Amino acid sequence: MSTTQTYTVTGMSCGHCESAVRSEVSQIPGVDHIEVSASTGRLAVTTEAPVEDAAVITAVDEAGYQAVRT
Ligand SMILES: [Cu+2]
Repeated sequence: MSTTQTYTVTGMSCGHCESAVRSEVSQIPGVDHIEVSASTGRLAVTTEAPVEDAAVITAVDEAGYQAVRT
């Protein structure tokens, strides 16, 4: 059974931003699916088992943005 965790990401403005976030978050082990929108700032990460929020927040930070769990 998969789990979806959602976050609000600030600082994204276009498709390149979305790609940067997707690229970093996809490197977290166990991530199955990512939805990310620059227009809404919403990031949804679907995983086989829950992952640490810190792992997602760190990945988004590495992409150059800030995420808060929602
Ligand atoms: Cu951008």
